[in-house]
Formats: sequence, C-alpha cells, structure tokens
Amino acid sequence: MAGKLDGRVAFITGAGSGIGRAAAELFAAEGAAVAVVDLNGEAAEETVAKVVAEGGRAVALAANVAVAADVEAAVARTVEELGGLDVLYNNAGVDSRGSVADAEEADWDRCFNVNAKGTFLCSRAAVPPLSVRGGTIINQGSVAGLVAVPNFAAYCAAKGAVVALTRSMAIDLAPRRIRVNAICPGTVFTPLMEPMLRARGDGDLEAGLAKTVAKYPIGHLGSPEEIARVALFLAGDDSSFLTGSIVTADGGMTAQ
Ligand code: 1HS
Repeated sequence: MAGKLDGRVAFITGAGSGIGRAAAELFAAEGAAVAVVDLNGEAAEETVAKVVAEGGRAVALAANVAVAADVEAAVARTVEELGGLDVLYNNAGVDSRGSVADAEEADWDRCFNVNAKGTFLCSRAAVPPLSVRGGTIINQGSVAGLVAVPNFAAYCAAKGAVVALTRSMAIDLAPRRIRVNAICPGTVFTPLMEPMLRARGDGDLEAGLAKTVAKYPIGHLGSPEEIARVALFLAGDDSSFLTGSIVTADGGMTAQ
C-alpha cells in the first residue's frame, strides 16, 4: 500500500529524541526520505539507524536551529543528498524556568532563540526548496502558547509567538503553494519535560506526573507517537485544505 509521504523529503528538527524521533520514524515508514536534524549529532545518528533498520532512508545533520549558518547548511545538504524538500517539521524546542518575577534573562533568550527564532530561521531557509513543488510546514506550538502554565513565562511567550507566526506564514506562503499549520501538544513525557515535571513535584517526578495528569480530562499524558501521527496528517495530502490551522493535541486540557 502506498505511503502517505511516498517520494517526499522531510526535514525534522529536534529529531534526535522524543516527538521528533517518533515523527522521523513514522514519516520514513510512510515513504519519506528524512533529514534528521538535531543539536546532538550522535542522537540524530541513532534516529537514522532506527529508520534504516526498518528499511527507510534518512540522513543525520547536526545543527543548532538558532544559528542561521547551521540551518542554511543543513537545508542545503538535505536538498543535495535527498533531492529536494517537501515537508519541514519545526519540532526542536527547549523549555524555560520561572515566572516573569524570577526568570533569568539568559533563560528567556535561550527559549526565544530556539523555539521562536529557530522556527523562523528554518522556515526562511526552507521556503526556496519548498517552493519548487509546493509543500508543508508544521510548527510545534504548545498548549502553553494558548493557555497559561505556572512558572513557564518564557516558554508560554515563545510558543505564543510560534502560534502567531504560523498564521502569518500561512497567508504569506500560500501563493507559493506552501501550507503552514501548528500542533499545540499537551504534555508528552519526553526528556524535554522531565525537569519541569520533577520541579512540579518539588523534586519528586512521580508527584509531578500525578499533578500534571490531573490537568488532562483524558486521564493520561500524550505519547510521542500520538503527536507524530498528528504531524503526519498535517504533512500530507489528508490535510490539503488546512493552512493557518492551530491543532490542539492535548487530551482535553485546553477544553476546560
Ligand atoms: C511541554 C508542552 O508543550 C506542554 S506545556 C505544559 C503543559 S502542562 O503540563 O502544564 O499541562
């Protein structure tokens, strides 16, 4: 049976772990050749090994999404090695610490540089190859970009910026046949989230998890694979009439 991404090339950031790794494996299983991009080159290679072991095609690219030269070089290598670009998944992200009363400036800068500026830099570099045959961009937002999360000021602000940027990109890129949508996931238990969960439990991870699950009507946190399936929908033709859409995948957390 034909894959939903047969013959397409995908560029996924933060693909060395968590949701990005799950998306790389799923997109490859659906026929895409995948550029596995991560700050941690070894982790990217591990994702590639998993993709290749399942018969997929992928290349590992170490890059810091907050550095324009890194991003442009990674996109250029993707086009050169995989033959073009059809899907960009701006998944890479970092969390933050503190409210506006006590957050560190460096934490604010890091959060915005990776989550918001990284989305900008990758999208800007991807527009020329995506414009060749049309394509899709999926931005990783968050429920934190839609509702307040205690002591997460920089992250909420940066993800709110990603939500607004998604709508802006959608109208600007429509004439180039590039659709742009965002996923706003609830908490998924990934390496990125463990510090927040532990802090929420005053150092006790299980207590932090219990407090967090209580916020989700569905009764559990999401999995990387569940978010990757939403990304696959937005990457492919099943979402052909969606652009500028903000898709919550949050177990009902923001419906309350
Ligand atoms: C990290 C992910 O984008 C969700 S932000 C935290 C939401 S919650 O744990 O307070 O429900």
